[in-house]
Amino acid sequence: MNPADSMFIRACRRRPVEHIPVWYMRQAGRSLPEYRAVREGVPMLTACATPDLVVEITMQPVRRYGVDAAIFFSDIVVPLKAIGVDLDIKPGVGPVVARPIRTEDDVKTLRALQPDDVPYVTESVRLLVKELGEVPLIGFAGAPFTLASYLIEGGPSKNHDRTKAMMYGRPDLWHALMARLADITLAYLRLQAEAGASALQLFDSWVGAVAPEDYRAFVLPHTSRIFAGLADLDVPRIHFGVGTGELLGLLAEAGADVIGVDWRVPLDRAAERVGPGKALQGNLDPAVLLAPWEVVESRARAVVERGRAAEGHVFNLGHGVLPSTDPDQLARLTDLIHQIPVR
Ligand code: 1CP
Repeated sequence: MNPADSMFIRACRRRPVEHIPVWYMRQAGRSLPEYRAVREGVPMLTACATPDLVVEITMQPVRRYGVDAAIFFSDIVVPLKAIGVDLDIKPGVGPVVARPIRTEDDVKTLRALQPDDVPYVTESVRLLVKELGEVPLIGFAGAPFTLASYLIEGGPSKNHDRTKAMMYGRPDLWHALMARLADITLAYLRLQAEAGASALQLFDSWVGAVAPEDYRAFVLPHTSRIFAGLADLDVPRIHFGVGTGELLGLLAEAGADVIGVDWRVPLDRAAERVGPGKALQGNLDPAVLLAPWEVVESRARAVVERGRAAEGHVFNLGHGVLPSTDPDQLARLTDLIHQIPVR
């Protein structure tokens, strides 16, 4: 079987499936002992630039859980590092930028991304596609708003104050920055698909921080351009953010094929908000996995029931796997989802 005929790709395309496909955001890493073992002493960005390690870490959850898709092991800041942004990923913190982007001159330092900047990404994707066989590989990138937040704030942020200060106070500069980030993201997603990735996910993890009218004015033009720029590739496009309940209709407008939903909005309501012509992905609260199995089972069944309102459903968590998750819970959950009749 070809990955294009897999249950995951079929569900993304709103075609009939024999079982509900499942994968987990952040399935590779953090919670897996075999991940911690291979990462011992290897900095995150070094791991991302080492194809053998990328392949091994991407494969680990596929082997352990039998999930329906692999997510490329990397990070959203990899393309920024590749064009020369001085940044690092600090353990226990996340991406930290040495000189935050706050002026016109700073924005001009963000140059276009060429495939030659990330040869290890192309090579890792090619190796993985061979290794995965019929299991589809999901390539990904960070969306302009989420990348802008790390660049402007200089690191992880709770309220994205400086980011919004630029958005409201310097709309010209904001749009110049967002346009450059959209170019980088588009180029980065395209090269992953061209190397063989079967689907692409755009992570706008922190965009739930903005109000709908601001999403429309300051974010939508840029995300729309990314999805339009991918339309000629024969790969489903997934769009995900956290806390996007009020934004779901606008995310759908941006043009993806699949809308990722966090745990705050029941999938049947999300289906109404995104409207026809979209599949949904989600949305078990990752924290449910920390409860006893009986709770996980009943909550997961409830997600599947509500997901029947969608034209296509890819089971996932509402955000990434939490580091303290017991891998056995994810193994059992994967089996459960595969056993539930499709109807
Ligand atoms: O399954 C996987 O783990 C795949 C690999 C993956 C992905 C998809 C990593 C590895 N990062 C990401 C994407 C990513 N990175 C997102 C979007 C997804 C999400 O919302 O979770 C975001 C927002 C980041 C930024 C980032 N990188 C953070 C969050 C910081 C914050 O603002 O709260 C962190 C902690 C990182 C570092 C990172 N990325 C990945 C790993 C395994 C790690 C830990 C670093 C280490 O082990 O040294």
